Parts: sequence; structure tokens; C-alpha cells
Amino acid sequence: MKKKIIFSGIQPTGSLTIGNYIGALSQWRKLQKKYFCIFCIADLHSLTIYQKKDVLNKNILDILAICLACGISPEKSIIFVQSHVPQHSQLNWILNCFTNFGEMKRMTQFKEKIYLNKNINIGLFNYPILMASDILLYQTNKVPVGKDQIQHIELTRDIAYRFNNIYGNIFTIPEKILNTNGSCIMSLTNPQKKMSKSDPDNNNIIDLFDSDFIIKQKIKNAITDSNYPPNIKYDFKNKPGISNLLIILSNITECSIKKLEQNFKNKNYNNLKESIIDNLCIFLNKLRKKYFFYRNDEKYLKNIMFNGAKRAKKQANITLKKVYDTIGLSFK
Ligand code: AQP
Repeated sequence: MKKKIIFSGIQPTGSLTIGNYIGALSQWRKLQKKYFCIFCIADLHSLTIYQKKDVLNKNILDILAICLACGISPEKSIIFVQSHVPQHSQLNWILNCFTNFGEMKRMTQFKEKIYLNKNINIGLFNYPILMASDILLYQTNKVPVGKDQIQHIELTRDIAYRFNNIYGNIFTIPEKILNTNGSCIMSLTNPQKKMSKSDPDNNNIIDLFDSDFIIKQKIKNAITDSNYPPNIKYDFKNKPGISNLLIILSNITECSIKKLEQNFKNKNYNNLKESIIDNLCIFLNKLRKKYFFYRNDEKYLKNIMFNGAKRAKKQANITLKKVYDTIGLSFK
């Protein structure tokens, strides 16, 4: 039986956080076993914020090397850079014309980002439609997402339904896959806020390249609560700080939250933090070793990048041709 198709992307907007690893890359690695996966380095999406040429170039190769270090296989899956496949922008324009202004105005991520961003460009507004193009271009069945992206998947489905209602079954309607244990890793000092690589306060995040010393400092300063006696239990509503730390530890050690709660029964918050520090340091040191192995071979990385684009284009062209033919843009 043909494997179902997964599509997911990541922006080359700088060094990744443990949130990006838990919410995206570690999931990607696991999904490869069961699905045919198409992973995209979303450089076009990253342009919604000004990018310096050399930095963007470097970030793209960095992300590719991190993906390989996390176990993304260019043989099993397709990994490519979004701008290398022009069909994304082509489909984007067409889907713009099938999306209502009103539904775009309701996108909560846009509303949140305009408070933080002085450069409110149309690209930022259009971001979810480009994402819809990414997904629909590959006839994607499933999209692994963090909680913050659920609304964008709903929009993608709405656009696909709308298009299909007019022209017949052109697009596969994608479904989301939500990783319940780690769909949103929160800031270390404000567990009501998502951990984000572009967060201006570095104390909020664990960067995959933080040294052991910095990791120790950041975890020691991570917010917990003042419950007495201390209670190490997952309860996001009442104990967001401890719950966030438990999710991080659970994902890094691949030990269930239930088991962790048992292990830390009658222990204090310092014990929990020490365990997170030890496990994170071991885990990240191993990951970085693999990363440098790939990052030092640019020729190999570029080869993977160009080969990935070639394979992605082949798939993307099939859908785009179908769309062009159906709406009356092709001539024979
Ligand atoms: N805190 C998080 N918890 C779980 N998953 C997360 N992801 C991001 N942050 C968390 C997942 O990582 C993937 C790639 O994200 P992206 O780079 O395309 O953009 P993003 O979601 O906007 O990630 P950041 O870190 O917040 O980036 P900036 O600061 O550049 O906007 C996605 O699958 C996302 O769900």
C-alpha cells in the first residue's frame, strides 16, 4: 500500500530551541518510519522578517545539518529548500484568489505578531496562504503541528474544500497530527508564553547550542511554583512551570510523564532541575557532535539540498499542472 504523505516545514530564522526539537524535529524523525515525509526549510516564510543575505544563507545550511543530526534521512524522505521549488509561489498566488480577506483577519498568530513587529508587511499577513500552498502542493495527508499552527491547518482545509467544490477533487484535504506531549514547549521564565527562537530574552529558551554552563543557569532560573510541600506533578492549569519542565524531561529521556511523576515522588524541585540539566547536557552534546559532522561538509549538504529540490519539484509540478489545467491557464 502507498504510504500516506506528511508535509512539514521549519524557518531558517536562527539557532533552534529545544521547543523546535521537541515539537518538530524529533517528531519528524519518528514519522519517517510510517509515512512518506516531505520536509521543507521555509526560507520564503522567513522573509516576513528582514534577513541579511549571508546570515540567511548560513542559517539554511545550519538547519539542514541539524535536521540530518536529528535523524532526518534524505534517502527515506525529501528535504529541500522552499525557494528552490518555484511552484510554492505559483500556487500561492492562485490560492490568494480563493481566500477571503475576512478569514485572514481572524488569524490569531498574525494578530499576536503585529504587536511585536514594527515591520508589518503583507507577507506576514499572507503567511498562512503560503503555508497552505506548501501543504496542498504535495497532496499531503497529514501535517504535524504545534498548537499555535492548528488555525493555519484549518484555513488550509477551508481553502482546499472551497477549491475542490468549484473544480472537483484537485487537492487532498490534509489532517493535523498534534503531538500531545510537547505540542507547545513554553518559555522557561513565563510558562504562559511559547518558547520561540526569536524571543529577544535569551533566558526564556534553551538553544540547542547553549553550553552546559548556560543550560545549568537557565534551568536553575526556570520558574516553578511555591507549593509546599513541593509537588512534582503534571497539571498545566495550576502548575505550568513544573508541567513544562516535566514535558521537556519526558521528551529528552523518552520516559513517560507518569513514570517521571513516580520517580520524583517526595523529591524537591531542585532534584527535578538537576535531572533536567544532566539529561539536557548529555543529549545536546551528542546532538551537536553529529551536527558538526554534517555542517563541516558543505558540498554534501548542497548536494542533499539540490537533490531534494529536484525530487520535490517533480511532485509539485504534478499538482500545479492539474490546477493550471483545471482553471484554464494551460494551452496545448
Ligand atoms: N515552543 C515550541 N513548542 C513546540 N513546538 C514548537 N515549534 C516552534 N516552537 C515550538 C515547532 O517548530 C516548528 C518550526 O517552527 P518555525 O521555525 O517554522 O516557526 P515557529 O513555529 O514560529 O517557531 P519559533 O521558534 O517560534 O520561530 P520564530 O521565533 O522564528 O517565529 C513548527 O512545527 C512549530 O510548531
